[in-house]
Amino acid sequence: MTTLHIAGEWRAAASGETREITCPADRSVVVTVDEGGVADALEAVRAARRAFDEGPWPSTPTPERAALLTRIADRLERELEDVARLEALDTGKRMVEARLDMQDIVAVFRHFASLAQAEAGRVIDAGMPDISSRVVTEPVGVCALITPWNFPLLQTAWKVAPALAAGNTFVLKPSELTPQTAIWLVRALTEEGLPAGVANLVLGPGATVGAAMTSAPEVDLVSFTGGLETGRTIMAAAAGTVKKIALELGGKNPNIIFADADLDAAIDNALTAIFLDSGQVCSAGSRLVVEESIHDQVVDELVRRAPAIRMGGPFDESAETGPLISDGHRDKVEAHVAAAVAEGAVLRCGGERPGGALSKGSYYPPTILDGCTSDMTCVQEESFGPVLTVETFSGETRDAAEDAAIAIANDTIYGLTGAVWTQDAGRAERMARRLRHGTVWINDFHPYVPAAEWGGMKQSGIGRELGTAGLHEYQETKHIWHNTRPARAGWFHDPQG
Ligand code: TXE
Repeated sequence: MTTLHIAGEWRAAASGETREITCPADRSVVVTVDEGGVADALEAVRAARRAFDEGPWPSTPTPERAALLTRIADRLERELEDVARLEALDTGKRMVEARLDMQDIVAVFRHFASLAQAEAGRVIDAGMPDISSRVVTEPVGVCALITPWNFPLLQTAWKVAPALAAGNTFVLKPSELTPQTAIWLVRALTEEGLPAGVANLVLGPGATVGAAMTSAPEVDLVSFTGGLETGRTIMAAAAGTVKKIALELGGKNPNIIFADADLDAAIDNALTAIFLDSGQVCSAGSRLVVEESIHDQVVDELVRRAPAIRMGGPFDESAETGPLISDGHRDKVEAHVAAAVAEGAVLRCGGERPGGALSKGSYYPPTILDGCTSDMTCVQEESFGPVLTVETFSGETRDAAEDAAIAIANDTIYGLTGAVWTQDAGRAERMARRLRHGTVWINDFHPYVPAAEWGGMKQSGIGRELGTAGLHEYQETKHIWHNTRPARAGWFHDPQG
């Protein structure tokens, strides 16, 4: 079965190369896919360009576009178990998490199907009886969609659903590590009636396929989720032809616990905030910012519970978290922890690869680094693994404590998410407004809804996904001025009178 999809055809890579995809839980080969290159990427971009310029998708009535998205949601519901299995094998994540991801994806397709139809242009009252003035939205054009490996189909859905709802065509490049659910989605789209050339899929490395997509002049918009360094490279590549860009580049997210919080809930959620999906979550609460007076109580409890979190593969029903995505990524996380200890952080638990049956996979245990300060690399850079840093704050007055917490929480180049735990409603509101992060949770961590925007401030990115802004990213806005009683402008004199 060939796995690149270009101009409505499934095909192998022009080079004939293939890649084996392995499950990080036990390094077993789960599938072999075609490994695209620059030639495939450029052909896919040209196909998407033709499909946009020649139609019919950009001018397909919105209800029909929305109906296609709804059919994808219905189909995913029917095939949920199979698609979750593909995702679990590629990522190593537990089936229970993969199933939840699939349910989220269904909701994302339904959200954009209804939003597309609810969106209307605007009539402007120009105040002149002969003038009709209105603002309409149109698709941006050809979109290059580049996605990572942690929530492969979910992050793809956040881009594909609004791109199609708005009438764009696209080339999708999933992470080279986790391609199976992207293949499923493109197959589902074509089988549900999407015209040829609208959805193109090229698998392969970022440095070749991704780079070709982001610099190709035929591309109008690049939407990328991944690492900060890659985001910077993409931004520079897109500058050549002033492409629109949407970037989601991760975070170093503070989880603030005040002494007046419901500590039982705060501590339990602090574990989920960082150790869910082994910390490979852009919004993970990787920085615990705790009031000094409750530091020992909170951290001792976390250190008691974290080592008990059970690790295991996708089909191990007793497992509570899975492996990291690859051995290479685990090396990176391990080096990060070693550097933190060298910088003075106190390793309270974890920090050592597990042995026994788990040595077959890329496992790394829940790790807690105490005694951290904002100037440490482990606090400033993403580990993107199950690594929690602990910083403390204090203040003699209520305001001083809030100021101290905010100073730490905002001392980062990132600004994706943050949380505050307190039972003081006024404090919660003040903190929420002062946090420079795109999502703020009060007495909670992690939940999101497709109807609310998602994205980062500062170097966490540009633009927003989901919500209504997540559709607008894929739309151009046009003002149409119609003079119903044309007349001479009379600006320049006419030498003939
Ligand atoms: O991501 P990359 P990597 C962070 C996390 C992680 C780090 C590196 O801190 O440790 O990034 O992970 C494609 N032009 N996040 O190396 O490289 C690549 O093929 C165009 C945060 O795995 O950013 C893949 O499809 N594309 C994050 C995608 O970019 C390029 C999720 C993401 O890979 C490219 C994952 C190029 N030059 C990692 N180079 C989040 N925000 O959730 C690579 N790619």
